[in-house]
Amino acid sequence: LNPPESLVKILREENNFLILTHTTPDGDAFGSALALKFLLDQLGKKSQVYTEIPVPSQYKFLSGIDYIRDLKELNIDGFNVLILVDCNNLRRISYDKNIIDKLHSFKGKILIIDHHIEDKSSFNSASKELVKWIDSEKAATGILIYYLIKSLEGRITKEIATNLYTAIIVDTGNFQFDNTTEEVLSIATELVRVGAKPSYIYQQCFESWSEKRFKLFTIMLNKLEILPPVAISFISKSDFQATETTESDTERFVEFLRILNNVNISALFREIEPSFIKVSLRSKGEIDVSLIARDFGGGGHKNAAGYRINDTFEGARMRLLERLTYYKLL
Ligand SMILES: [Mn+2]
Repeated sequence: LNPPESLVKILREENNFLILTHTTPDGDAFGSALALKFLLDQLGKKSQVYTEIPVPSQYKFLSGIDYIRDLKELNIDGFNVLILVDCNNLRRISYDKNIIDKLHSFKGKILIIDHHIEDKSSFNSASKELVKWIDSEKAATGILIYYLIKSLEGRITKEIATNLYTAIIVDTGNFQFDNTTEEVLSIATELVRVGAKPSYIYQQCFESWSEKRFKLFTIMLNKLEILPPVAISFISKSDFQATETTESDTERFVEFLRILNNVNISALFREIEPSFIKVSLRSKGEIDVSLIARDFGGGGHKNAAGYRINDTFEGARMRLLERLTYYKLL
């Protein structure tokens, strides 16, 4: 797999790169962004990674995590190129309108490296050149970064391998999801060969929950509603407050709701602000939940998608059930 020529050319010719990713970054977002930064280091280029802060505790072990800067302090001056990894629209980068406005005014070149289904809503950018490399067949953005490193004749160091391996296991559920292909396993094998430690990385990512996070998980389980083949649960703002947790603590929760044998689709509603709800959807096999997410202005993948909605829990729940009925999934 080769990245677009124009993308490779910009990476070779330009010098100062700003690397950004989506809100509530996950292991693929952090791992891909930092692996890309290490590649640019090898090429003798300047680059900086800005994300939401604080970095969730499960990702603090990643190589180069201390290079991450706070997105709230983003200053776009001086960067020639903006690279988006693991998202394909500027509006995914922040909930903060000031930051989005700042990004819309960016006049340099923009590169997109992503594996989500393309967000066709308006891009609204002052950029003079936009190059997209979006391959929604790939399990993780980390896979695309792997091919990019190969194309630019970079070296897969132990640090890069650790970050790309993390990107892959977080987006494949440690090689359990439908996107786990021969290609994924063979790239993972190479990453292990050069130093990624599977058991260590697995434990950091998946077996490192705080008791607060676990308490939030039990609250979610107690609210579970099973309407075969759909499982739904809710986390309210007061649940977050009572357990002193945040949205990033809910990473992977929705995947546990799909564990039931009579469930093919799981949905988790999280109240971020009163009447502002984030919904994550998961499915098994050929059931495509990205269709539903896109109907609500969101996106994602066939088996993992999400959207935001301005509504009450009950309203959001009813609207989801209506869509599931429309697609004959309920
Ligand atoms: Mn991803």
